Amino acid sequence: MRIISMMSLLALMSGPVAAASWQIGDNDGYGAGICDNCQHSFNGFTANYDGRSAAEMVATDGTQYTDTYSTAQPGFSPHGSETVATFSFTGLGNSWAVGHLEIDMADFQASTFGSVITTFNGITQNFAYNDGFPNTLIHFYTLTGSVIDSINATGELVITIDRNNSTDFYGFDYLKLSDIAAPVPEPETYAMLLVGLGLLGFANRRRMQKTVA
Ligand SMILES: [Ca+2]
Ligand SMILES: [Ca+2]
Ligand SMILES: [Ca+2]
Repeated sequence: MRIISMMSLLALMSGPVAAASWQIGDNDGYGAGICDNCQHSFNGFTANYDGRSAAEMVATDGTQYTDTYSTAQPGFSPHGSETVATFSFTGLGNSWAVGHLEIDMADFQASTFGSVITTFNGITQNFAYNDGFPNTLIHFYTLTGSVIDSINATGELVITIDRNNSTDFYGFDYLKLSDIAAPVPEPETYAMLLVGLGLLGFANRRRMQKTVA
């Protein structure tokens, strides 16, 4: 029984690790090394912050909207009069059954400064976050059936975030899409699980040796 349960645990672990993922932007703390689920250092005096690399500045998949503050806000963002940030995941194929998205975002204050309008492939999402100043937070999404259907129909996931006249200062570090329903374990977590399994096997062998003796 113990061997069977260990094998099923291994099978569970092999699923997420084999999953494919796509990322827009890099997880570098808004180009400023700000930790995840933490506090940022931007304020009204740095509302035109631009922490993008040269490659990020010329990107066209939406990376150009990451690592700035405030995103698509005329007078502050490097995108002129643009008020909609568009992030495009492409080449996704048409065999999706489930999907998971994570977005690292900073400083959403919808109830104070107005709410953005966000769509996934044209399907409206609830983005009325009140994470507060000066907080960064990674938000997680399990994609709905209609969003999955739209990915299979187009091979893409296009996310639009329309400022909708909001005066909120906010930013994005990165967006990560996976073809699974739950987050992929971090490499460190996976390594610890393997170490744990190894210790379990060792303990079992010791127990069996004792039983024989
Ligand atoms: Ca960057
Ligand atoms: Ca804000
Ligand atoms: Ca980044």
